[in-house]
Amino acid sequence: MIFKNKDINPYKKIVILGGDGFCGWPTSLHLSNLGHEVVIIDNLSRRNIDNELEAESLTPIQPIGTRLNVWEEITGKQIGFYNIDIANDYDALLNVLSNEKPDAVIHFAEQRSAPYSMKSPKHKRYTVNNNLNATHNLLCAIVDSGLDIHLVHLGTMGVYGYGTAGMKIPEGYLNVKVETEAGESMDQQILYPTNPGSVYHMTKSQDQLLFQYYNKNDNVRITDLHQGIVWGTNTEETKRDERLINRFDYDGDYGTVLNRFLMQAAVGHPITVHGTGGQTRAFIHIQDTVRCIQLAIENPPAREERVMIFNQMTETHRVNDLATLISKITGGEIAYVSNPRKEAIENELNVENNLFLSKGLEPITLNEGLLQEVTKIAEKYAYRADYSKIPAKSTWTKEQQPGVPGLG
Ligand code: NAD
Ligand code: USQ
Repeated sequence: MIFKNKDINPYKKIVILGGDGFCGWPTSLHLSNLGHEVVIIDNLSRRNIDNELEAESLTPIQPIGTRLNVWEEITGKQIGFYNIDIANDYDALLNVLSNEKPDAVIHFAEQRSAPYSMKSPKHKRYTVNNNLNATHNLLCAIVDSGLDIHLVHLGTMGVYGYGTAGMKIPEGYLNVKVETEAGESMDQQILYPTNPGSVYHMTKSQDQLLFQYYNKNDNVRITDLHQGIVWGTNTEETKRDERLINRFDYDGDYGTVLNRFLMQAAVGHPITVHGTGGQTRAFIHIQDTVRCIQLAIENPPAREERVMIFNQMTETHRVNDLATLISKITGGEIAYVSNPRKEAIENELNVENNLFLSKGLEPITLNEGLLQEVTKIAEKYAYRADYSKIPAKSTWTKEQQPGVPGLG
């Protein structure tokens, strides 16, 4: 298809950093399916971390080459792939941007596990080096390329610190009143103050400053998506062939709470609630993740606009309520274990998410998808589970004990 006027071409060239990962792979397929030209950059570090931890996705994910060949086989659409470490190979990243000339770059390529980031000094330093250099190299390369690229970044709700101070957490910016030297009251809008709960979440807080600076200095167009905990496995596209299946992490480092609980119930392992389970968190289904990213790509900020921040979540739940719900559905037993993390025993969480709803997002709620997820994925692949990988052993401080039963 040839469009004479670039402005009326609805299809974009999109480079997806971290496109082999849990969120990146279904996003790559979704955008390719819509007709966009997709190119993935990934250094496969997540697969190497699986080797390091001797843990595997519950679902049998295929090598990236097979994934891409199968997608082309069943749709006729090609997705490009470059194996580049964007934190350490700036020239290669710049070359891809300069040659591919994307309209947008989606940035998933960071070490995303909080427990992994707290395992040891080596893991803390790796997470900081990888995440901050990845984000900074990307911003620098966008400016260096001279191209007007829209950067969409996957940030986290965790930058807010899960506190509400009696209000709904706004989308990224907070209205404050400051008193001037003359004693007058002045309205200002500032980045919502960060309060990270792990070294990983701290890197996401730092990312925000990098975005603010490059947006101010170089007018880089940026959308930062503050995403909640993603649950579920497959999307419309990954369901199209067994070999396109998405990853399902359940181990103590990478498994996120709801998917862990679903898997634990399916294999007959007690549901591991940390502490009392009074922690409230924000959630979103993987199918809504890919839809939100599509909406972000379709609604770029203007060149002079400040960083656009969306809260990418659809509902909030208390950890103990999730465990109780899954226990009711499956008959699974709940085990209250000592919390390996340093976090508030309980918290309230109210979050604004009007921006995505106003752009047409129709959220999938927990109740609809939950049972299907348990039966179709967790039970189907239960035979692949390694029970020894389930306990969360990474502690936030040296004094803490890893999740010991009965110490809630
Ligand atoms: P993931 O680990 O499955 O995927 C990240 C991908 O990036 C991996 O394929 C990895 O190999 C790649 N990568 C990492 N560092 C790289 C580097 N230096 N160079 C090139 N590739 C690199 O993680 P995910 O769950 O898909 O998360 C993606 C993003 O979304 C992360 O930035 C994370 O902070 C954010 N996020 C995830 C969740 C969630 O629940 N999974 C929730 C909120 C936000
Ligand atoms: N938890 C349990 N039992 C478990 C596992 C976790 O009670 O077996 C608790 C944790 O203590 C924590 C909560 O569940 O209070 C959430 O833990 P999680 O591992 O599901 O989520 P988190 O560490 O915050 O990280 C995940 C992703 C991260 C993303 C973040 C979004 O790994 O990439 O940024 O969710 S958010 O939480 O909104 O910041």
